Amino acid sequence: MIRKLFTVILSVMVFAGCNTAKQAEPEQTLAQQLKERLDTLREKGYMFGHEDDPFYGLTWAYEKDSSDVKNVCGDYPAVMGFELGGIEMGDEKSLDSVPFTKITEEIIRHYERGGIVTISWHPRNPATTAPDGGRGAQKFPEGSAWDVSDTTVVKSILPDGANAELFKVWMDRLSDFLATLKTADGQKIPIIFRPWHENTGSWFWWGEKLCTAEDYKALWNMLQDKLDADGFDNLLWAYSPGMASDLTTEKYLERYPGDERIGLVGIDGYQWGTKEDFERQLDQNLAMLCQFAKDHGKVPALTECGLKNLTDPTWWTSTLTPILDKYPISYFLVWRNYKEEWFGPSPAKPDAAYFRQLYEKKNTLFLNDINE
Ligand code: BMA
Repeated sequence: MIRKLFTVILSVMVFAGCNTAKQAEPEQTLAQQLKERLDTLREKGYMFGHEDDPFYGLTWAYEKDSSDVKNVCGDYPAVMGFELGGIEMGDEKSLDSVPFTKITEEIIRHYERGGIVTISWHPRNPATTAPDGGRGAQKFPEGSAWDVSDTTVVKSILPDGANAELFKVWMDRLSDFLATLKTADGQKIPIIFRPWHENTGSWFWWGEKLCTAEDYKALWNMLQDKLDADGFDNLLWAYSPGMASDLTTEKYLERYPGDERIGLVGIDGYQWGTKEDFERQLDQNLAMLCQFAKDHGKVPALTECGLKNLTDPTWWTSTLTPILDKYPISYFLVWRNYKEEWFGPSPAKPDAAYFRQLYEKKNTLFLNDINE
């Protein structure tokens, strides 16, 4: 009897134990936590993002705590974009002349002030770059990410290709840099990582006419598998083709690496032509993107956009926000404020007043809004 009772108690305990194990949620990775944060914030509105925001603006460079965006509206962008082109060469500065030590520093600072970080990478062309990195030795676009003179580059860096060993070294250097992105107590920083972007155009060596869909996916997987193996569970992988009039769901899927690999789906869309063309395409593409994101359980975002040099100062509120207001995107990010080419606001330019109107809107989120 006692033995029987003991067995019953034991089986109840085992059953309860199994049950607890079943109910316990598996621990979320930092990337999954970031995805959840983005989804929660999406309920409030869409975030504003700016590339290279803390490094330089139209009238200043490398002044601590400065930002053209903050100087216009009083708050930092919620999202800051950082670019790693040049890290593969072992260079000290990026292709945009930003010291990599400063990139590490500002990524950590933005994370610690509660902001969201995204990283892009325009690696040089592994088949045509000069061994010294081309600084001075090659004339743009030779040897750069924009060098599309050779259609065998992607194939050449895949396993057994002529440049496979070189590209392994490049991936190692990228990995070493990513390993610097942690807080003082060693916690990895969650990052939206967006390589091999605008791949449905043909202006980068990984572009549509430069490689087959199969080779593109092999390229994606090779990098992702390498960084996974190196332990980067803090990267939310983002896929972002360019905006186009023919960007249907089928087209979007053609080179899509797969639901198991991607957390955020984006589009890069600039206004290069008329306002009307831009509005039409952006509207169509965002409708497609947001439906795709919903069906696949992903976060949608306008991963790059802008009107070069804000030639229409009203653009922020006359063209952009009326369209963005219609869609549940996570953020839009405008490219850097470089003296010859700028996409963000800056205090002395006529678009500043319109940018402040964008800032005042309830559904546009800046740093303070995402930390309330
Ligand atoms: C481009 C331009 C270039 C820059 C590159 C990478 O769109 O802004 O000047 O080098 O992005 O940031």
